[in-house]
Amino acid sequence: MAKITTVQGHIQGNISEASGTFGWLMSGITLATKMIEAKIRHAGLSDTYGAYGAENVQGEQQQKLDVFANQALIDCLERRDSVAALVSEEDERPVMFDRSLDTGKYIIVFDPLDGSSNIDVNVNVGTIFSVHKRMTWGSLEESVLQPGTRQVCAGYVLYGPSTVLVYTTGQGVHSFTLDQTIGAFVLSQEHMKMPEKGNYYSVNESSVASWPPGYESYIAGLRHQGYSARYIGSLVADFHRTLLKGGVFLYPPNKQKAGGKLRLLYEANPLAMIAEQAGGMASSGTGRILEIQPREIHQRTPFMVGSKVEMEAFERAVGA
Ligand code: AFP
Repeated sequence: MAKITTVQGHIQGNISEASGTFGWLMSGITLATKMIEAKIRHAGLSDTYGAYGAENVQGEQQQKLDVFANQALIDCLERRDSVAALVSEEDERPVMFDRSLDTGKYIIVFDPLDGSSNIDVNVNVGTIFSVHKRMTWGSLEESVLQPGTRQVCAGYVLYGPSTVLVYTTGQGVHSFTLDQTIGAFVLSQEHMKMPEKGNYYSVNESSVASWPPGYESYIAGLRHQGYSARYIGSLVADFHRTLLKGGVFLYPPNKQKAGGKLRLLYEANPLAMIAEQAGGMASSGTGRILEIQPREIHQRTPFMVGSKVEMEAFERAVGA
């Protein structure tokens, strides 16, 4: 019988945590994402498509699946003793637990269902997560606002033709595929590397007229070199393609969204850590994403991520 490696077993060997604490914490994330994936697979058969009828803290229409995904993650993680706080895109404030520094060591930040406005048209969506260690000084609120350089784990689950989990703990990037027959994420690729250069650029060009100087000519330059465009509008899916095929994804600032659209803590930071671990780069247009000191949990940032060659050219183009 072929031996398999599950994500919990793998991650435990990749983090400096002596006990099985981190594997147990990870099992909360994998259980929730398996519940989300099961719900998505049946979305057309049950009454799960469409708007929930409320707005989230970002002023965006919540989809029924957003609400389900958020609750699944909270339910599966709140019982893990090692969790000190949970921060979600869908909730205005962090959920904090009254646990000692010795027990409640981790803060988990997540976007439960990224790209959910795509769900009704059966396009890929994802869950993004980031884990920080609670600081031994300061308040729990301060621990929640750590820069991306201090992430101890970052990952995402892409609900596509197959369901894939990608994570890093700073020891390379590893990918797992959900084996439906046994209900486990099984190792499919270790030490993934983003190609140094790709053939695609990925950006919503509808706001080109209000991009800052340098962006438009950068994209025109890529087109001139023969690059092709790809834009799904689900960050996890656009990022996953960039990780595998190389190239560049951009969400620049524009007139309507002067500070960018994507969220620093639970979108840009985890994907930036994965990109860097795979040999790529991530920038806000003025500096390295991972070095931004967050001021609030739902802070937005411009976000450019991709292969080394395209990102170095980007930094030259915008003077970053
Ligand atoms: P939703 O979760 O509301 O669908 O937002 C998804 C998202 O934040 C990200 O996944 C996409 O990259 C981005 O929006 C697409 O935004 P535009 O429609 O403005 O291009």
